[in-house]
Amino acid sequence: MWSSSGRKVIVAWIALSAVTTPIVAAVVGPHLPPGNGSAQATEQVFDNTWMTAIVTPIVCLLLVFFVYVLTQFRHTGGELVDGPPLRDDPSVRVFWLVVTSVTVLFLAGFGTYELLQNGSGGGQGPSPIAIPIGKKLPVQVIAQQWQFTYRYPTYGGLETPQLVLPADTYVELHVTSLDAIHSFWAYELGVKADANPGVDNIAYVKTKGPRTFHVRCAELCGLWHGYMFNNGRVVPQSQFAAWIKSQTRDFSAVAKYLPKYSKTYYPDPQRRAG
Ligand SMILES: [Cu+2]
Repeated sequence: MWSSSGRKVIVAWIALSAVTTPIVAAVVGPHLPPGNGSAQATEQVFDNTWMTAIVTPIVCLLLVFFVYVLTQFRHTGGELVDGPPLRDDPSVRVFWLVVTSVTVLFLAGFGTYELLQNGSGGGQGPSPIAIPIGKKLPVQVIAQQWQFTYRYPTYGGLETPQLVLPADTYVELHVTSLDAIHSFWAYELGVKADANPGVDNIAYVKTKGPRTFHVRCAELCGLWHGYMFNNGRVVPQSQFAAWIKSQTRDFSAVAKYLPKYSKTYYPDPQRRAG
């Protein structure tokens, strides 16, 4: 099936891949996004490392082929004759079908397993199929032009412009919007969930130790979209209880003007009635 130069290309490709793939996985892998800020983020780094490792031999094949073409595959005078067409070669056809099918099916299986394993930070709609087992702290994320606010339904429906989460806790985020389409992106936690008006979009995240993280809107939502960001904090559990208390006190004067906690809200009560 392979000519001698074809064999040389294959051997060089396998040798280069065998050396570079483990190096890429070990050296580049740990630095891939989104870091180590939550159980989900760590999983995403693992997935990204796998995918980078899988793509490394493909890059190696392209590089080896480029080198071969640039150094060996030359016209050295005389009449220019084309080689036999590859499309009629059954072994090339089978090789191509097998390699691409195995790659795609493996990635589909791997991705599904990873998604179901511990819930995912992606926001799978109002009734996600992968629900992590155990107690979860519900926190509502409300997007509007152009800020995020957060509600804690198990703490009297407290609403605050800060996102503070207790360490080592499973959090059930309920992401919604009052107006345009936004997206809640808590980068270091590995969460990016659409914030759509009238939709309760659920995402799970298991926090790790205390840290700060960035929150950005990840959906172009109007004039001040670029300014729609927060810094969130993961704090020790005792500090979280104290923070809830201080926020409840600070916002007690305005709390009575808040609508009752609900899965979704409408900015104009008339619209809800209509
Ligand atoms: Cu936005």
